Amino acid sequence: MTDVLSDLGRRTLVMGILNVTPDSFSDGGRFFSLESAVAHARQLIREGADIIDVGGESTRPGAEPVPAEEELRRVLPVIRAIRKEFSVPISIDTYKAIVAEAALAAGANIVNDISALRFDPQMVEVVAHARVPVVLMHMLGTPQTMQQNPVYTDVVREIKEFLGERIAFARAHGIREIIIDPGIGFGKTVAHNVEILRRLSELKDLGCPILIGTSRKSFIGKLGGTEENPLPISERLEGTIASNVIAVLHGAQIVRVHDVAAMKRALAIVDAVCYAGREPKGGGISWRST
Ligand code: PT1
Repeated sequence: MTDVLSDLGRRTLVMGILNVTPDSFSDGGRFFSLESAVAHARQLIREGADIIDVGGESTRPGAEPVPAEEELRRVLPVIRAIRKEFSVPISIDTYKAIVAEAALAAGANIVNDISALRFDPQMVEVVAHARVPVVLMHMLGTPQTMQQNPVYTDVVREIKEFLGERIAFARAHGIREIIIDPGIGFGKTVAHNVEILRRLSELKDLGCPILIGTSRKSFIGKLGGTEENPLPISERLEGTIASNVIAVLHGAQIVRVHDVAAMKRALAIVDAVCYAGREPKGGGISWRST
């Protein structure tokens, strides 16, 4: 099923964020929400997104969990509508097995699990049975608690150990296509996020493609403004681009962003340098067989 990501390892892939949560719409009406979500998906695709990441529960710091039934009600019509119109790979951003299973049946091709298969014991079998790629992300605690004084001895070493253990768990269950993610903003201070970006290349030892998600996150607002007076979300694009460029230079192969067009314009230059001299075809990722 690697065919859904055939350019992985040949250029940087862009995952476009499609939030299907009430706060991302000006109106609560169902039809309006579906229509505006699909319109947003069309825009992300027009801008060149390689993957559309559909999420029905916010996992930003302090966000409350959403019941599975509500999450399903939000994401399934959107996935069906995108799949009807486009062949673009769709990832489902969920830690719930029942949501992942239904999303895959509705046309999603990748599972993006911020809990790295930990929060729902049934998730590993859903992914293994579907034979789809999975994103394993590091998080300290839960979205409700993760920003309450996160402490590490060595943040990158601890993320690497965690991801190594989760890769082994996934492989033991027969999952072959594994993407790893250090989980920027998930139980990390500004200093932790900066250290992750500075030392991201250490995660390459794990032998899996690296995905990074910095887009519009609070550490960008705090670095560009102050801790007490961060830049508003509308002024975080340059920091988002800069952080993703650093991540790609340090080994990230997929970037998860809201602003696909701007990211693609930056990556044209970054990729011309980073992927120069590599064979134009026949490269790409070989998922490790063990
Ligand atoms: C991510 C990610 C994600 N981020 C993956 N999935 C979010 N694989 C949702 C803030 O500090 O990085 N990787 N799914 C969104 N989460 C956050 C976290 C949003 C922190 C905002 C912040 O502002």
